[in-house]
Amino acid sequence: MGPCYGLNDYVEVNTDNTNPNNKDTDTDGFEDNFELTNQTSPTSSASTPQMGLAMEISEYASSLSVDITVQSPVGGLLAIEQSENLQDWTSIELFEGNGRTISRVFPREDNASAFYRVRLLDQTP
Ligand SMILES: [Ca+2]
Ligand SMILES: [Ca+2]
Repeated sequence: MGPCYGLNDYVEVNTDNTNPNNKDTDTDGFEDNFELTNQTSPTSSASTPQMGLAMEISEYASSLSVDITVQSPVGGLLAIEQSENLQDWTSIELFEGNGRTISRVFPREDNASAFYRVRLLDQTP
């Protein structure tokens, strides 16, 4: 018996053809359990849960804002993070994936450049 990562070994070997000793059989960064929940293939790295991100800058009454839209996977904990230098990142919002699109508007008080990213912090389905 190898280490247990949450999927039953018998099911892994006989049904899903995943590797019970590796929680990410196809090494695409998404754990087997998380892929099955999202109905993607845990044995194909070409098949990954949706994690779409779109950003748009809008201006209203000379105030800038960043509109961020995330196509979230099913389950998992995600963070929208902001940086001014691509090195130090600050989490500005945490949310749980629910398979839906979420939209958020973050006002930009100044004209300094800023970078945004969405990160999957936890893959618990
Ligand atoms: Ca995977
Ligand atoms: Ca996969």
